[in-house]
Amino acid sequence: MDVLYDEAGVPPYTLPDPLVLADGSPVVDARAWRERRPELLDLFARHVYGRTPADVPAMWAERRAADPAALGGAATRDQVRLIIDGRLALDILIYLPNERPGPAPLFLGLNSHGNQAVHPDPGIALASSWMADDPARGVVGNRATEASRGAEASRWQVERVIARGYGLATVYYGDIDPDFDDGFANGAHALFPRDPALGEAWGAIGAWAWGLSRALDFLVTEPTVDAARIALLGHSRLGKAALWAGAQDERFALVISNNSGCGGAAISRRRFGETVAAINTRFPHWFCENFRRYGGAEDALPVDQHQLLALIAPRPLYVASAAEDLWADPRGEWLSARHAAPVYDLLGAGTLESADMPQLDTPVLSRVGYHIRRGGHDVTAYDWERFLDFADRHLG
Ligand code: GTR
Repeated sequence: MDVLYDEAGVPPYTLPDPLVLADGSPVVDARAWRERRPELLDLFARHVYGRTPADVPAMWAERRAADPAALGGAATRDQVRLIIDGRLALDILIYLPNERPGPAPLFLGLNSHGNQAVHPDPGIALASSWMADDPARGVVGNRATEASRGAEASRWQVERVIARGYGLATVYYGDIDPDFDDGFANGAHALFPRDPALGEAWGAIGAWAWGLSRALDFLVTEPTVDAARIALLGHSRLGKAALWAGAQDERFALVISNNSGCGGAAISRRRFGETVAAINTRFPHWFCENFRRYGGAEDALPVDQHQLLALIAPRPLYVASAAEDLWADPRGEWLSARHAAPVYDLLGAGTLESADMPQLDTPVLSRVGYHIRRGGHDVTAYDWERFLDFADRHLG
């Protein structure tokens, strides 16, 4: 299949309006937006991600001994295993800055290679659930090995986050749902009954988003964490999950998408880089089955991804792109933020202070924020500095 990487080839399209109710009436104020929100959530559930189960099964937490002198004394490391329905175990790794005036604001994000990959700290328990083989990152026989410690450290910048006064919490996404196609049966899916005829059964992204909310259920009970200042972030497929979690769960105070691309921040109708058809072919387990109908038929989608971003409003939203990451369609990610902004305007929450796509390495840190940095598909120190600046500005 030819991949579109030329702006001139983007077909003309009309975006669905976030500010029109299903009955055709305009959304004129915050009260009407409260009616529009569930309509949009329902459309994304039916046509894109599948429906998130409403019930939360019984859940309890088991704590390992904390290390109050982690990272050379700068942080306290906590490790908590959330056991859900007696069957699903989510290991949360938490670092909190020791120097802090009160409960810490915190970034929460899923990681893709296990908690032990985010930092070489030997006290981090190795991930125990299934992982795709990646010998270069120390994953062999579908298990994380000692060699995987710190394999993703550059993407987490733990010391930098701590030095800026924030905590960091992370969970291995495979604890929630293993990332392979098994017909929506394993991981969190196994906790809930499934109607096999239903095209709107939730996919893996839906499960990862659900898991983020379960981690949040725990974090808001921690007296050392400021429950009103929990920022959610995610990279790539986990950026898609972060956006869907942030859209549904308004307890997340701030949401960051990093290179989330197709099914994340990028406008599907542009068909630039990764398309709906391409993503459903390679990852048939990520979205609901109904989403497959829209491969090559993006104009028939009742939603587009700017409306997902709009569901974060009025909370601060930051979209980060990388110039060489054309597969994720940087311009489409920008346009999504641009077309979500009218909802922020309506709510009087502050807006996107740039009419045009910003230049390379020129971040816009308004309530809807955006940057495109040089380089490829990754999370870098540059990205983290911007996320921290953005959080400083909007979480106070
Ligand atoms: C790619 C996929 C993208 C993105 C990426 C990642 O293969 O096409 O949608 O999710 O993986 O998660 O790194």
